[in-house]
Amino acid sequence: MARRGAASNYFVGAIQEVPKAKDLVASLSKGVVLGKKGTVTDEAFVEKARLDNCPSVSPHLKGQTKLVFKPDLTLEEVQAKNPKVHRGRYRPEECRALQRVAILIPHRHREKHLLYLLEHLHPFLQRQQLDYGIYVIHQAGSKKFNRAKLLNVGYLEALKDEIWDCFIFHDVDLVPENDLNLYRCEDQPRHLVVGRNSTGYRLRYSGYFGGVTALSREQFFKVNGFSNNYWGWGGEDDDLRLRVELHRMKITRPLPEVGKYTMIFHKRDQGNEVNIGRMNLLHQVSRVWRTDGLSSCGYKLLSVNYNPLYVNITVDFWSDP
Ligand code: UDH
Ligand code: MN
Repeated sequence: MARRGAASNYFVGAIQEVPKAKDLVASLSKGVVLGKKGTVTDEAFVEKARLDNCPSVSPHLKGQTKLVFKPDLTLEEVQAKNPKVHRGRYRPEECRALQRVAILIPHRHREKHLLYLLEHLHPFLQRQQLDYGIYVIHQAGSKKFNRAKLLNVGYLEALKDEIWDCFIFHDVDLVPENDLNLYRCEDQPRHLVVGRNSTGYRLRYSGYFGGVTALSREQFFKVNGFSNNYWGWGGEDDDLRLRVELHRMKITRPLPEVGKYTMIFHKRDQGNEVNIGRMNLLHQVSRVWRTDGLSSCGYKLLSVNYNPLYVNITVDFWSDP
């Protein structure tokens, strides 16, 4: 089944302007649907409406954590440690989360990295008291990998489940080290990876906007999402930065001691060779952003599976160079 474009009704107003009543109606109607599957009951949703807002800084944050990657970790172990996560989703029980946040992870042949990321991200997001959902967007087949297009698909498909306020575009191999690196959106797009172990925790270059970024539903919609034309490695993150700058938005970052990540070691993947045409594409951004992006993101949706710890969306792209 081929899909194109995005429904426009999700994009009205800024995050705070979405009326509470509308939220509640949306949650209640979702509750009925989800309740049928025995995951979240109607009462839980009614109860949620009575809760106070969560504080802007959660009392559960631990700061810098020590990450351990156990070689024999299994998905069952991670599931057992996260009994409150259903169909990739979680909401705090004690308060009403300030934002609904979708984590979008582009993926192909990185199962072990995904397992480690899920292991660390679920407790991390729960300590931040977020209402969140994790989506893994899997590119089927062996054509050139297209990270940016997968993330566009993630955005469009995730909005069919929930009117997410905020989107975190997240590499599968980057694990956040510090709980104070808040996975939420602000009034400007945010780049959350200041440094990673492999670069001595320094920014790769001034203007770097890759790895993990946070854009609100409106910010991402305004720039027409990512370009769909970056096949193979590199350039798509710089393209997004240019789109953001063209719209007079200014990228913000956490402090260096907060924006720290461990990148699980890997080599370059087959099917993701360096895109030598990326510089040419970068010269065209101001001319093509309107017509190349969310508005033109065609894909073949092969499946959507609601696993306990994440929603898996599998897609195929019919053209690449
Ligand atoms: N990704 C996959 N599968 C692939 C390719 C990419 O899942 O086959 C996703 C994954 O989420 C990954 C992201 O796309 O984190 C970015 O790709 P990457 O991790 O390969 O990019 P990075 O810049 O590495 O980290 C570049 C190649 C490393 C070469 C090391 C030699 N010095
Ligand atoms: Mn990587």
